[in-house]
Amino acid sequence: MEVDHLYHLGLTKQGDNLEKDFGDVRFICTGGAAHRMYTYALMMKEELRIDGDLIDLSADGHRFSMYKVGPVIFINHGMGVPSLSILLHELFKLVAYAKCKDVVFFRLGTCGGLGKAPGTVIVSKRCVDNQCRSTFRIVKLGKEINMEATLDQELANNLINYASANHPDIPIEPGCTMTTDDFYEGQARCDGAFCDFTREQASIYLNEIAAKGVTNIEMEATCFAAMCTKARVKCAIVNVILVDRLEGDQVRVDKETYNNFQVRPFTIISNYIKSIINS
Ligand code: R2B
Ligand code: URA
Repeated sequence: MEVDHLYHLGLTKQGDNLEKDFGDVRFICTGGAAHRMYTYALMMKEELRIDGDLIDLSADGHRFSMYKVGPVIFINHGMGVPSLSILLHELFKLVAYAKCKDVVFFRLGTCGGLGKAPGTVIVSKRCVDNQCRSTFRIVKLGKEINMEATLDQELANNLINYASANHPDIPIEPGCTMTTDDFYEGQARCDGAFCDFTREQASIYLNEIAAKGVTNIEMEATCFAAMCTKARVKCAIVNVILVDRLEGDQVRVDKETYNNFQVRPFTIISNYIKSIINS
């Protein structure tokens, strides 16, 4: 398109010099919360020893917050598939318009674990939807479409091997991540405003999906994997567990523990990125 408004990013193809401003981007790191992405960007700035203030490059869109640190972008995707899918459409167009080469996408997120200690980092090797299918289902023109939701096995293995060798203090495992459309009943929680099943039914369900190999539950992985696969860009999903769902529903981590946990996906990804940049 000659004229294209990347509406939610607050950028335009013809009004902004996308090639000049974004042409050197090689890595896009995304995760739910804007403040977390800002914190990651600040830490990356220190790690890469880059001067200057961080500016929210999508402030004009009033939806997402985007920061650029050298060749790395940090941008929040909000919660759930609809918000993430809007963001990915516009980011894929942005990197195409900016003529970026071989950009790798990362999701750095939080999740509930199944029989795993809070603080454990899961690198997804597979992802499934809320009915344990390895696809991302989306309705287009009134018809349900299945999109392949695969993940780059080599990239996932590299991240795990790199982290195990360089960050032995961070518990890290490969996993199969389930994506749901809701945090409460959709993730078998009984602590929402209402609940149409019993605690026993929820517990049976969670144990059943754990027995099928699901290691963690969050709200974006299948969409992220499927859209990156369709766009033919490499991607990886690295989530830290906040609560063991076989033990309970509530996320009870205190602020200090949360801050410590949320840095873990960043530590792994940022060091991996640095190793690639410096190689
Ligand atoms: C993890 O955390 C959020 C819900 O609290 C959601 O975005 C997700 O996938
Ligand atoms: N995010 C989720 O989607 N689920 C959890 O249990 C924790 C974080």
